[in-house]
Amino acid sequence: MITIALSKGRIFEETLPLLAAAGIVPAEDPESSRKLIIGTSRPDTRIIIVRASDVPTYVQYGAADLGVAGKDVLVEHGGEGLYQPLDLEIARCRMMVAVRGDFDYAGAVQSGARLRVATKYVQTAREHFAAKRMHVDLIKLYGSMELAPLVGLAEAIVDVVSSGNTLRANGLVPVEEIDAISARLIVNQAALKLKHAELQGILDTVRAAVAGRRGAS
Ligand code: PRT
Ligand code: MG
Repeated sequence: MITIALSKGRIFEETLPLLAAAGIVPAEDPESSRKLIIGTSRPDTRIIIVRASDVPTYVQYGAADLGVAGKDVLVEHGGEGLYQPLDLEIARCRMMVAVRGDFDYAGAVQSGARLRVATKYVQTAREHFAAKRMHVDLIKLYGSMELAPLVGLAEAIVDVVSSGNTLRANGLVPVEEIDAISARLIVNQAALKLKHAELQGILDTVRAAVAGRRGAS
C-alpha cells in the first residue's frame, strides 16, 4: 500500500493533475466527504488528509510514504527523515516581512531598534533577522498574522503572501522578501528503499508531468 499525505485546499487541488498523470485519482472530494482516508483509482494507493503543517510529520514517521508540503512548512519542520526529490512548482507564494503602511521599517532597522515580530514561521524569521544582525522578539501565532500590527501586538509580521490582497485590505505593506515558496514532493527515506519500484514509478511520472507543464506555459 502507498499512502500519500495531502492538505485540503490549494495543495490538494493543485496536486490532483500531477497525481492523475500517475493514474492516481481520488475516489472522493475531501471538501464534501468528511473522510480523512480516501481511496483512489489505484487499489494500492490511498490519500490521507492532514493539516498542511502536519504533512512532514506524517511522512517523517512513515505513516505516509509520500506527501506534498510548502517550502515554508518544510523549513519550520527541519526536514528530518525526509527526502525532497522534486519541486512541484505549485502553491507558489513569497515569504515576506510586512508592516503597517505608517511604520518606518527602514528607520527602525537603521537605528537598531528592537522589533516585535509576530509569525507562525518562527524558524524562518529567526534565521532571517539573525542574518541581518537585527534584534527581534518573536511572537508565535497560529494564524491571522495580519492582525498583529493593527492592534499593537507587534511592529512587523513574517507571513506568506500570494496576491497581496490580504496585506492591502489591512493597511499593511511588504518591506522585505525572505524567500520564494512553492510546494515540494516529500518521501519517507526508509519507504523509498522498501517500496522502491512503486515510489520511483510515481516520482518519475510526476517529475515528467511537472516538466511537461513547464514546457506548456
Ligand atoms: O489553513 P491551515 O491553517 O490549515 O494551514 P495553512 O494555511 O498552512 O494551509 P493552506 O492550505 O492555506 O496553505 C498550504 C500551503 O500553500 C502553504 O504552506 C504555502 O506553502 C502555500 N500558499 C500559497 C499559501 C498561500 N499561497 C497564501 N496566500 N499559504 C497561505 N496563504 C495565505 C496568506 O498568508 C494570506 O493570509 O492566504 C492568505 C491570502 O493571501 P493573499 O496574499 O493572496 O491575500
Ligand atoms: Mg490557510
